[in-house]
Amino acid sequence: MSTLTKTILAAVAAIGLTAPAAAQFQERTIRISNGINQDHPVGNGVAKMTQCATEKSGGRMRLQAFWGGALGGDLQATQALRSGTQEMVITSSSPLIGILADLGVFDLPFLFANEAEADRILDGEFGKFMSDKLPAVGLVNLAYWENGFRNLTNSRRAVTRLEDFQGMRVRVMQNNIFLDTFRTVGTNAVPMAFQEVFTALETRAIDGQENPFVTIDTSRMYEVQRFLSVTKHAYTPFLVLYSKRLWDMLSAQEQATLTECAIQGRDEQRKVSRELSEKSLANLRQRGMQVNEVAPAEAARIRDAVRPVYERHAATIGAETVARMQAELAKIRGN
Ligand code: KDG
Repeated sequence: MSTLTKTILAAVAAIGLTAPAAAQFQERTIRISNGINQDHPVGNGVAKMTQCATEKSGGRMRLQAFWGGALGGDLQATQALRSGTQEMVITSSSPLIGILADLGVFDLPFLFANEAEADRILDGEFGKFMSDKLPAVGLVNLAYWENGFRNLTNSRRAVTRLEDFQGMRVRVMQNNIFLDTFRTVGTNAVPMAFQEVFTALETRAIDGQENPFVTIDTSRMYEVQRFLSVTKHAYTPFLVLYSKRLWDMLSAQEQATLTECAIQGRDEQRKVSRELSEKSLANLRQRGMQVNEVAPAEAARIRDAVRPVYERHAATIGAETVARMQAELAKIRGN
């Protein structure tokens, strides 16, 4: 067989091998939005997911990211997915409880003790149990990423004990459980979309807000907040959501690729989030914030004060969902 014939046969074989794979991927631009700035660890996750999708699709699947709420806040962007006018959003679970009340389970105060617990719950049976509820409301969850443990900042005083919350105007996410929790400790809690928070702090329309260190840092809240109290009062997950209406138009190969790449993005985003958390705390101190821990005895008093929030919201969240969460946590803790 001549060299030319061998070359032609090799080329035909190569095309044959890649053709089915190429046929599985259409040229697509997938718009993905988030409410924080790109220098937040979510940016690292999106970069990893984008690299993965580009490689696996031979460049046919392109992710176009929009930051800082450019396509609307968490709830507004999520509604765009449900109507099929946007492909993806990375959003906190908290603003979505009007769409799926069960998500409120993640807002219960002091639910998780550490990131390891959160990862096991979110990446295990319970996370799947919750994700399986989303297609019925027009959404597909590809993975759980990390917003993180939330801490209080404010411009008035250090919060070292329960009484220090009294009368403080604190912004919370648009979520009844956060509203109840912060009213229960004595604040004048103000629900507000994330994109409005910085200006509200700057104009002193509110005294404080609560978010993880990396969000406080990358959103430059040290410019308008003096006190940071390490309350770790809740852990918020991010959902990496795809429009169900648009998801159903994808090939099985495209769906599998996006799911795999969202998981690669998850591992990168959590890694960077946890590496950056301590660096952000150090930066907040360097930027002049007065940081205080809450003594264990005082932390216990705050936890006791908000314990009734569980009973008040269990029925709205769903008795089965709350019971499953508590059973999973008991299993992890060896209780
Ligand atoms: O899109 C994600 C952001 O909106 C996220 O920071 C939500 O933690 C959040 C908040 O406080 O609104």
